[in-house]
Amino acid sequence: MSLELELAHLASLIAREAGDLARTRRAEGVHLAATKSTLADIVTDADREVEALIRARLQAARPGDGFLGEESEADPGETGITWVVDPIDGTVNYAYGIPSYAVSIAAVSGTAVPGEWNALAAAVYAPASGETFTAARGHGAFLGEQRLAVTSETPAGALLATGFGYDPATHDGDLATVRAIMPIARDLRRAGSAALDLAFVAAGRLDGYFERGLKPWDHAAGALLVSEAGGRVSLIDTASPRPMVVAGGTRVHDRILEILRDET
Ligand code: LIP
Repeated sequence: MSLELELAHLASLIAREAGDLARTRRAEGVHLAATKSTLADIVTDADREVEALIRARLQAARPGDGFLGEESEADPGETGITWVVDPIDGTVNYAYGIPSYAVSIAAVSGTAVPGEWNALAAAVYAPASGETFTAARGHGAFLGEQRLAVTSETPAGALLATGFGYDPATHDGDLATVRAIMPIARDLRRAGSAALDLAFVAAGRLDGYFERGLKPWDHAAGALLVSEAGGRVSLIDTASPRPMVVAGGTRVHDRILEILRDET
């Protein structure tokens, strides 16, 4: 079995165990642990507990790998492989009881920086639906055993998804971007989890996705799902504090980039 397939299998096993823990904690009641960049940017006790479980399982299975997670200290490791982890992507949904959240685990090699890393494997597990999306570089993207493919034609317009950051001061600018892009859309979804939005692009449930201000762990796994499903993913405005992720089948991806270039 190739390294990429081994890493994807490990990520899938751990994501499912971690996601089942998150679902159990949700049923027991979720407790706010802290706020981060703004009052709206929350972390729950479950976020921290789930990330600790993921980190322990990865350390046991692959001692020496690096770790870059949303809720704990980064570790560069010494194997050249880093795990990029969002324990509960869609934290606000999770805290409100909206069943649109996921465990997102990616393995990358090289510099653990978006746009510089080489994504090797990914797993995105949605505990509420029981769906596990996986990808191993060069081996395709899958939902369970079903091979995934992005859409290519959007005759009625593109079904797009986006998201908004935790700082209300950024909402006006993001809405201006939505306004610029909507002429190519049939409709817009805002599900609240970047990992699931990207997984749905890979699965053909969305034609495209764009969002500013994501953290590396929000998109690391989902981006590999999209590229292994035949789609394209770009990270632009990387010099800005809020880089933009754009994903989709080639035609939708390229059209969104054109609109964004004209917007600036
Ligand atoms: C979330 C993303 C979502 C975005 C939110 C937040 P978190 O990640 O998945 O797409 O709109 O602002 O960044 O904070 O739940 O891990």
